[in-house]
Amino acid sequence: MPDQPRRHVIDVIAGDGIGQEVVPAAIRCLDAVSARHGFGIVWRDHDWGSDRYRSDGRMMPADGLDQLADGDAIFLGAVGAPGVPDHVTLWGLLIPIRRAFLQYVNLRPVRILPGVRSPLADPGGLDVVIVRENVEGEYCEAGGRIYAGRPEECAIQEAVFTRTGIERVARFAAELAADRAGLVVSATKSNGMIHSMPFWDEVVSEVIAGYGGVHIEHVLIDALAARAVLKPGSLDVIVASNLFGDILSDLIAALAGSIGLAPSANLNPDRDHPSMFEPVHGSAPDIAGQGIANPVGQIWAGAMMLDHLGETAAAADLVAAFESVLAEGTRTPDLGGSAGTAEFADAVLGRLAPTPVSAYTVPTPAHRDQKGPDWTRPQPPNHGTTGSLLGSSAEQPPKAPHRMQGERNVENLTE
Ligand code: GGG
Repeated sequence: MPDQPRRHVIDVIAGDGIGQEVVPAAIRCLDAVSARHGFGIVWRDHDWGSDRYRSDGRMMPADGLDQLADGDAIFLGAVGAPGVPDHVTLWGLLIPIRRAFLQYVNLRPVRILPGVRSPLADPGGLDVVIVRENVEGEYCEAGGRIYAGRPEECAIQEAVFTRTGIERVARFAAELAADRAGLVVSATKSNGMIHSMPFWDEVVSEVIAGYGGVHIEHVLIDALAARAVLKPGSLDVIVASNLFGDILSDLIAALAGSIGLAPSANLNPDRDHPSMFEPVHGSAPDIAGQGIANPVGQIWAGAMMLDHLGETAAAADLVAAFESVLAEGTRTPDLGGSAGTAEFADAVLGRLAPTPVSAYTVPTPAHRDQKGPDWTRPQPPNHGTTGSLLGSSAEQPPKAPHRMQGERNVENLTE
């Protein structure tokens, strides 16, 4: 029987605002790189988002999760629209997908890309991967509101931290750190949050202790925010709860030049459900419709998706293409340039000309069994494109653990 062409079925949810602009731009780049590397992408488009909510009262159809379940991955743009409450857009689409498909790791690499200027005077060595817990923690539907409309009205918001949930995300961070600088910084707030964060610290420490050569620092989230600004080069892998990881990734992405550059992978590391790839940024209604949104976060998220699907060479090619466009000075307005979204994508396409790659050389594995980079396992030092997608620290000397003045290591706290 002749070999089948490789083919990946991707569910697309462009969503709201600039999602409608950066997703088509990224898809053009992904189609070009797939043609160049001899595999096909079947896009299944879903018009889900706030417009649908306004007409149907739902961000996605009742069977939306079923529609996504048999795809190879999900490619999401942005959610959020003026006039629709933010908790409706998030809890009606993004969070149910993350939870239904046990995408318990949200992986967010940030580094300074060629030709991009940091707002910091000395961003030296900013090359960080945030491993954000993605399905529990502070993002929790347990709670409620009582005495609505009365002076004694009250809202109760619970947070849920499970041993299983903390262990699995800490393991992921440890394995990643073992291939990088060997340092995991864990974001905590165990001085103020009396139950959840001491438990988080305890479980993270237990997990990391099982990894010889990987060091752990527990750093209070406020001190960690300051350290990210003042000494970004002292950070490498950060493991954080859902809320802390969300906030830190916006901060550190801005320090690397623009939140528009930052990608994110919602990973189901066990690979028994599809994973979802999206930029870190939201729908940016202030610039939506102007064609000036930075598509790099979306394109880079697409490269992470290819890497996850085992298309490591194509992923590396795509990262190299947008890096080269940035390096030669084509930039969107968030980076001080004047290029539009489509113009930037055109420049990337110009670097992805077809090469003679046979589409019929590799047998098609079922995607569930396909062994792309397995993020739950340590990767060899120069594995495929992992270095280029997450940062190139594999080629850098390990960073020494660093502590800022006044910053406390929670393990050593005596007060
Ligand atoms: N790129 C998807 C998006 O719109 N993100 C905005 C957002 O508010 N995300 C919240 C989260 O990542 O938890």
